[in-house]
Amino acid sequence: MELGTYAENTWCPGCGNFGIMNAVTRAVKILSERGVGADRLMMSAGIGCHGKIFDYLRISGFYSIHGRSIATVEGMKVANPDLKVMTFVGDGDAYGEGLAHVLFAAKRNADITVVVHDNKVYGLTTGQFTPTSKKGFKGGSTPEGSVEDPLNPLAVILETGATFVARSYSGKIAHLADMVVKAVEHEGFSLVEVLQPCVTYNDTYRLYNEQVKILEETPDTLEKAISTARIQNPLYIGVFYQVEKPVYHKELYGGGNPVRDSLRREERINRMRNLLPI
Ligand SMILES: Cc1ncc(C[n+]2csc(CCOP(=O)(O)OP(=O)(O)O)c2C)c(N)n1
Ligand code: SF4
Ligand SMILES: [Mg+2]
Repeated sequence: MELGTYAENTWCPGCGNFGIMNAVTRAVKILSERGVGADRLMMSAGIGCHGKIFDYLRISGFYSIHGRSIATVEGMKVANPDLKVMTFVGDGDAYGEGLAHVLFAAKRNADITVVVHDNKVYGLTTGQFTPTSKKGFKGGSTPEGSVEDPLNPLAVILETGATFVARSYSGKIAHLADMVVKAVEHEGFSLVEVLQPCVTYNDTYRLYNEQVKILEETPDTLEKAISTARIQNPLYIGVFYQVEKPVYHKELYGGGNPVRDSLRREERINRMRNLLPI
């Protein structure tokens, strides 16, 4: 399966997005071997450096706008539940402008997969701070250093009802591929937060290479998962939480599929004719 496209790659050399793209490419091949082929997989992406992954991967989908790609893939899933849908979002995209979408998708257990390219900076717009930037982060909009404490998105998302939450690192491609496969195979809302260095505006390679540690076991309670998400050093990577819960589209209309079950054009016209006095 060839996933490359004609688009010229404009990520900075050394950007963590390359690791994410390699891992996703691996994950898509594994998923295909396990029965989720190109005909069942769709994607979207936000706007930012991360969003360019949409141009570089030959996977069907719709580009979205900044902060709104969660809603885009929720729509795909509700329209055709046979699909597996993934979206690639930035930390600014998902935890700033789009945070309400993330929380409500988690709350209703929408069966979607969200991959967060968390470089803790607005990369595309040249280095402004985001909700996950550390206190003291210096960038274009905070030249004297950010005065805010960062958000802990995983703890918030777990509390909101997410049924699969994981973290990985763009420097550990096999691990990240495994997390993406597990997330897509999970039925329900899944989110993989990826620690992603931005070599130009927030180079965190050394920090992550020192502090990232593989979580040996998935915590078996929500409280333990939230406690693990609160730990800052080491930075655990792995599945923080996984639980089964009814998914949104099945709660909404059972096992149906609006695409498969929709009426043919002639049938719709006949029914309208019967309704209208013509
Ligand atoms: C609705 C809307 N708001 C704001 C912007 C401007 N904008 C484009 S990319 C971006 C920041 C991207 O940061 P992030 O989501 O962290 O992605 P990264 O570039 O770091 O991958 C912003 C604010 C926009 N294009 N559309
Ligand atoms: S600005 Fe940062 S996130 Fe964007 S391509 Fe360059 S290194 Fe990657
Ligand atoms: Mg970012």
